[in-house]
Amino acid sequence: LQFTTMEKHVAVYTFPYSSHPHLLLTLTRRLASAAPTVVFSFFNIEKSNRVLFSNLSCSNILRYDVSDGIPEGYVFQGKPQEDVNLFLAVAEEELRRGVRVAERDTGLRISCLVVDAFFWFCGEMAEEMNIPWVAFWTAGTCSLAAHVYTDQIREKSAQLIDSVGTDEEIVDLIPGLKAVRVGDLPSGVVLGNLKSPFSTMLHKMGRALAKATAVPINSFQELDPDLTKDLSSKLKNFLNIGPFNLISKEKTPLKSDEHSCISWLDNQNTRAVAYISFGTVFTPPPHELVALAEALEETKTPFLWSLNKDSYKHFPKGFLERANANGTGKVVAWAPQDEVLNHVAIGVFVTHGGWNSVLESIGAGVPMICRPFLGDQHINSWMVERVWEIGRIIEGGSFTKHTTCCVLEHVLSRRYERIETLKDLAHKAVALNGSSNQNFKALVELVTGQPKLS
Ligand code: U2F
Ligand code: KMP
Repeated sequence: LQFTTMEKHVAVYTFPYSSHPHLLLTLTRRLASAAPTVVFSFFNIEKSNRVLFSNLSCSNILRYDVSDGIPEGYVFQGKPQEDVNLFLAVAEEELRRGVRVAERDTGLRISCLVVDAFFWFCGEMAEEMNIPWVAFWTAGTCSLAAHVYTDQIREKSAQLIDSVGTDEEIVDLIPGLKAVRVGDLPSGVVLGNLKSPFSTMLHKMGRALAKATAVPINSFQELDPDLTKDLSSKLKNFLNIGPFNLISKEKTPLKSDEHSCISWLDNQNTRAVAYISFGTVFTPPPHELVALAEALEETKTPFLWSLNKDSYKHFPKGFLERANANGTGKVVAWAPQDEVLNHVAIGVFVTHGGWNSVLESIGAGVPMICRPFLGDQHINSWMVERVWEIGRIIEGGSFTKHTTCCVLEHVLSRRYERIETLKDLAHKAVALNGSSNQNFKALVELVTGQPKLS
């Protein structure tokens, strides 16, 4: 690559865990293809970059590995967010160091920071460098609003939790979110360890984002029109540019269909199968896996279940063998989820409510049963049940055989009309003249435009 012919140099920095690297790289690929004379230096930990770049070649994207902060010979103690905390401790210095290396390699000064919104410190960096700070939020508008409103929410809920508990609803505080339970806010906003590095990061982010040049988000504005309107008045260039899963051109391929899920689904009845997955970070505890397995057998619901191999040992005795023998169920270590959800055989998605899973379910028009665990999953699930009315949260917050049987039968026997409407709006948003497409063009201008004058 001849850098002398290149005009700009953008640094991209991803939070290196769960689905974040995949999303930041997808964004980078979209930008890189829209701006072929701009070089993009992509910063991520080595372990994640190795997977991402294994089958990617794009001439104006450069891969840079940063340290994961794990000291040599370190032994993990199993503390919560241990890996995340180690990384956060070095995140800023690693980017500063990386920027110097990338500038030297290319001979081009960085002209813009496009970074995971988590990295609030990039606001200060961009200010020092006198360049735009583009803070990309990989999750939904609802969770972003919870972080932007954290100070007000804490103030309002202080009295509430003392008197009523976590089921109490916060009402009429966030325009566009009429009510939300305190217990459904992302951990670190009101409940959980407010002093942890992760909570602190989210709090600082919520306060800093108003200074960002732009806050793009992987969503579509028609999904949350009121929240979008409100955040647009608080943030500069709050731009819905998703759902990424519906934009096929620059999609980074995840793993393939090595377990033949699609051909298995071809032999199932229409809208009959439950697809089950809890994302890339967390697995339900053994007794919940058992309850869910028993409910599937009791209700005779055909199922496709994506679950890591280590958990198979917790299944009820003979569960896998019975499912295999009568062809009613399939358990795999990885499924091509987006493709699976778009198969006519799928009738319901049993999910943790991770943002990408919610978007993929909407894009495919599949109603959800949510069992949220951490982060934004509770508020996403609240939106699914209470605001969008496209599914249910598991009663009592975790799987028991009885409640799981009830909710499976309920969701599979009902038509969720609103999901068809939302599916349609999602597809329109990414069409040629759709809102997300227009917003993306505006983003390209901001990222590749002239450096701002002080
Ligand atoms: C974190 O989310 P997760 O990575 O745990 O979950 P999702 O946002 O739902 O993303 C999972 C992705 O992995 C894919 C699936 C999604 O795109 O299609 N996948 C698959 O293809 N095959 C499988 O067998 C299993 C998964 C975090 F935990 C969430 O709370 C946040 O909302 C999210 C975004 O910031 O990041
Ligand atoms: C590990 C992770 C994530 C996490 C917590 C972990 C992650 C993520 C979030 C998140 C938190 C609050 C939000 C939205 C997302 O939490 O990837 O509002 O996105 O322990 O990997």
